[in-house]
Amino acid sequence: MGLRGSKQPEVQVLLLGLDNAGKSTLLYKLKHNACVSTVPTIGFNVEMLDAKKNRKNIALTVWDVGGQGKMREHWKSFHQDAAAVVFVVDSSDMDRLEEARRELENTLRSDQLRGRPLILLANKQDVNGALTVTEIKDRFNMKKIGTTRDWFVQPCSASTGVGVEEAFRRVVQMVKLPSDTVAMKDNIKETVHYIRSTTRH
Ligand SMILES: Nc1nc2c(ncn2[C@@H]2O[C@H](COP(=O)(O)OP(=O)(O)OP(=O)(O)O)[C@@H](O)[C@H]2O)c(=O)[nH]1
Ligand SMILES: [Mg+2]
Repeated sequence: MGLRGSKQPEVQVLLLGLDNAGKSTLLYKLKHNACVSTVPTIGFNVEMLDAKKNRKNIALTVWDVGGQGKMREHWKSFHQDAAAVVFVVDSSDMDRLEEARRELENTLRSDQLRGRPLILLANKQDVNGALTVTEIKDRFNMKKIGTTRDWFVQPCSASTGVGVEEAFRRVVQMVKLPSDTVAMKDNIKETVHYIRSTTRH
């Protein structure tokens, strides 16, 4: 049962990325459709967003965790229940792309995040000279990451809102509902049962 006490399926989404990437700006753009002025996040922000998946209403609980150096050691405390990772990158900050790539790589090593979809947001596309999606894909070596999970790179600007709805829709599309996981397990059980019963003779 979700936090709201309803039977509405609820999934947890983890919003990560370096400090200044634009995570909180994105969260509030999604929640209030407003460009809220932010301060660096110490700890985390959390918001619930409503969405529709397979014609069902679902609730997305989005955890926006501070990205400053000393905050990053807490990221792993949020891994366990995350159904998807949204990693926000400041596409205009060339000097910190390698640092961002390393943090993403570390995050994806987590067993608790194995197989979880990754949505990489190439944020700050409104800034002149920001790297394009193709360049970001290249720098982050997405082909390698893509062998173990579903992934997608979405260009956006959390400030202007361009690409933000698309990013959200992509997350909803890629995330697996808890009921899908149960259904998958049931399917596997049924398949095993079927194979056993048909190979017994
Ligand atoms: N030009 C531009 N600026 C942005 C964009 N998104 C965020 N910013 C700015 O970048 C700065 C940092 O944004 P935040 O949303 O606070 O960054 P954060 O990722 O939450 O940072 P931490 O909380 O420290 O981890 C703010 O000044 C935002 O206004 C964007 O798409 N374009
Ligand atoms: Mg923040």
